[in-house]
Amino acid sequence: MSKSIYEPLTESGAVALAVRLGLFPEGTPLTCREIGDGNLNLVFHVVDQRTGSGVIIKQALPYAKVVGESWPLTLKRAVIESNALRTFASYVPQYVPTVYYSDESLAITVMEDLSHLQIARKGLIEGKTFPLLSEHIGEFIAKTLFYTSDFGMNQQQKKQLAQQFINPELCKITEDLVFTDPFFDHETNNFEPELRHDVEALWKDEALHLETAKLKRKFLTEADALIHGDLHTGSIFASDTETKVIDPEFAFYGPFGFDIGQFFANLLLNALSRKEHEQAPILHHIEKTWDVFSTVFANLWNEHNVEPYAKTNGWLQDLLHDIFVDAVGFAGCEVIRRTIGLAHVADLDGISDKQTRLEAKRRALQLGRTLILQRDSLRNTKDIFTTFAQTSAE
Ligand code: SR1
Ligand code: MG
Repeated sequence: MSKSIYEPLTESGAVALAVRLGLFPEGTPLTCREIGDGNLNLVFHVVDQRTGSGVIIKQALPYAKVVGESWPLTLKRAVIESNALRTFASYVPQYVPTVYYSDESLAITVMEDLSHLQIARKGLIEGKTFPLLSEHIGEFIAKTLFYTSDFGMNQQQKKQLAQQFINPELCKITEDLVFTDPFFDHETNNFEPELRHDVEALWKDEALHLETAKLKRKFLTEADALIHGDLHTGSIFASDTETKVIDPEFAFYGPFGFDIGQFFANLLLNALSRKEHEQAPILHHIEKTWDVFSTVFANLWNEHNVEPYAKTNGWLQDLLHDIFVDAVGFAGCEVIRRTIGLAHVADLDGISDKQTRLEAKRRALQLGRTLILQRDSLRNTKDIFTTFAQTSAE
């Protein structure tokens, strides 16, 4: 196929592309809907009307959809995304959609239709629990991190792989929106006027700035493994039996604790939106994620480690401790930014009663701050729950 020139697809263009790629037999009656509800991309769902089977065509726009054309954004993120999905599929094919085709010039990835599943955030807000979510995500994170790290892969090949995932523009979004803007009086911030007093306290909090700066530095400098980079509950499709991780356009070589921290944070945000007696399944997911992650990671470490120092007494325990502490800190940053930064979460914004919503957001800010400041003294997920409960009681 000759090199295409980029232009945003329309629904009919997506159908024409699906036909041109031979994804459906000749003459198949196809329908198409643009279903993208994320911050950045177009997502087309092309369906065979007779069988109901479909494909997803995702296309990056040359700007951030959530803001508009005034925020230009690289199309290269589509290549990062399709390469990350393919790399993850080589370790955990059960947890990512199959990529059928990708085109760098058009910035498209054509992949498996997951419409039999539901975006985890949406389901969790509706009160679903997705019983296997944490087991699957714990395994996904453990295997993708271990096998793409200096412990699970030839250390020279790791550096080659890292080159494919140099992702400066998308990393900058995280550096700004997660680690910087919410902690200063920045124009990207977005919060209810009633929260101004609480937010200004964060902006003036020197101790918080110091600890957040240390976490930001880790994000900027630690190239431990290929991370998803945006592993919130809106980047996960789930059902009672299946889990699929999508949208790794923020993937790059980053710190081990980042994906775990983002996942924890988004579960905590959901827990904050629930009544106390409905929080247990969400907190259980946090506990289970860490249990599965640390068990799977430790097994891989013991059986497949390529690093001669791997058997050194105490190193694995030390590393797991560091990953946990970092994850708690990263979770704190994510909780704060989803509350007062540019991109919010429906878990909190969707609370219809204003006072309940403001109260949940105040708790989120307190929780985020405590996770960042006290991360070194939290030893396990039970300590996170104690912090969560104390925050809620304040
Ligand atoms: C401008 S992009 C805003 C957010 O959406 C993505 O999902 C990332 O979380 C990013 O920070
Ligand atoms: Mg996304």
